[in-house]
Amino acid sequence: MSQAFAEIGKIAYEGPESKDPLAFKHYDAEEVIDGKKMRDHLRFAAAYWHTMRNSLSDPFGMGTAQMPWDDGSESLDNARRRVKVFFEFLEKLDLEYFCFHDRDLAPEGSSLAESNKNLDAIVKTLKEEQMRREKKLLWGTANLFTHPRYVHGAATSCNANVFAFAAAQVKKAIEVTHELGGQGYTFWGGREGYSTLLNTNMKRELDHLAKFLHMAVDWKKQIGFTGQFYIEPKPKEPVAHQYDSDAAACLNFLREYDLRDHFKLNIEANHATLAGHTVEHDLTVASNTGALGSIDANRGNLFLGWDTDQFPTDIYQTTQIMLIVLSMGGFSTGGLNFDAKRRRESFEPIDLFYAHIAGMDAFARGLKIAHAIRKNGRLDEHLKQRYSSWDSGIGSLIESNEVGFEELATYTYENDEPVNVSARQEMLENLINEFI
Ligand code: XLS
Ligand code: CA
Ligand code: CA
Repeated sequence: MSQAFAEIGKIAYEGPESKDPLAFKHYDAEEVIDGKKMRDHLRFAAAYWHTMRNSLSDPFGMGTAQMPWDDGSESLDNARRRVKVFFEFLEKLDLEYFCFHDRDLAPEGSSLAESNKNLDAIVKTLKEEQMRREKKLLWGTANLFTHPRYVHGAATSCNANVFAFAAAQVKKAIEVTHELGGQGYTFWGGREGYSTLLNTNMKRELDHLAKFLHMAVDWKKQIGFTGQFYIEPKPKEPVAHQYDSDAAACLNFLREYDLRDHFKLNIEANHATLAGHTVEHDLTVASNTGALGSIDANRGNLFLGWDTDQFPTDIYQTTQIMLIVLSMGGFSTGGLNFDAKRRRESFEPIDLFYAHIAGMDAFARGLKIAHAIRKNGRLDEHLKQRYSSWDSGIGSLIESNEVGFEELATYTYENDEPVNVSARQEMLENLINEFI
């Protein structure tokens, strides 16, 4: 097959002075930062669903994306062609990882058996391409939200037969992920939530969701899949209230149902902002409990209240994300998955390159800036100082459980009104700007 992006060569690092939009200005995969190559810090992945399957339609208009390699059919030949184009794309951008949903890869058949057969056929091609191009699967997942059978949810459906179908589908998706050497598997609760409580038994649905995840853990063990399981929080869209609404809600659910040891979180930036948080907030909540596994790298839009999945090009945000990733000691199984799509107006194939280059360069800068901030140490020092009253005296007695209300009342009678110190927010914001 001739190349789909014949006029585009391998994207090279040319440095900040380059004016070539098809070159990296900041992402130099081999550059070592803090003892580790940039590629290993960032572990970039492309999302099959956006790169190969997103036509860029919106609720008001049809798709605009030009995909000359795609004949629009649901044939296996077309699906195979897409796989080859995808790996040409990964190769040219030096993207080491990818993520997919089962149904992105292969057409759904008229029965589960036929769907699985289709999937096996495409996975065969995918595996060949993966080996040939030396690419890795960051995580796989199952699409449990597009087909009408999932109208009431999958693991949380009111219909037990739908639960069974979803289980069978996820069983296969985990097997395929395992076969492709996947480093993880993600559960995003596509329609696991509700539109109205009038028709919803929330307790029963959550019990079922937990049961489903326990079954997945059992199956994972049975087939010897050692990849990391992730839950991906999102508060709304498609349904009005999704159960996995944010990092804190997910962790609470995992603890309540004795699942915490088996799952980490895959935090998506745009989902955190939809939940009314900054992405740093959700990353910190996850990281505080050792549950920050992977990141879906994108961003939302201040003027639109939905999941716009834009490419992450805001250096301030990539810096804040990388500060958290570096402070947790980097990714282990996870990485930065561009769960992002071009705007509907950016419809030419070359825009796929511009978009990913923009995201990769923005994260490369975020990484360098975050490293410089940490090396400089003033931000850390400020944080340490701010809590220094806890390092000795009454603070350390409280932290080590040596005093209670009685002792604290006596202490306060004997001492003057507490003296506070300014939080210095603006000074710190300016400190960050020094490095940008
Ligand atoms: C949708 C989600 C989805 C998951 C994978 O909003 O981001 O794409 O990442 O199912
Ligand atoms: Ca996502
Ligand atoms: Ca999203």
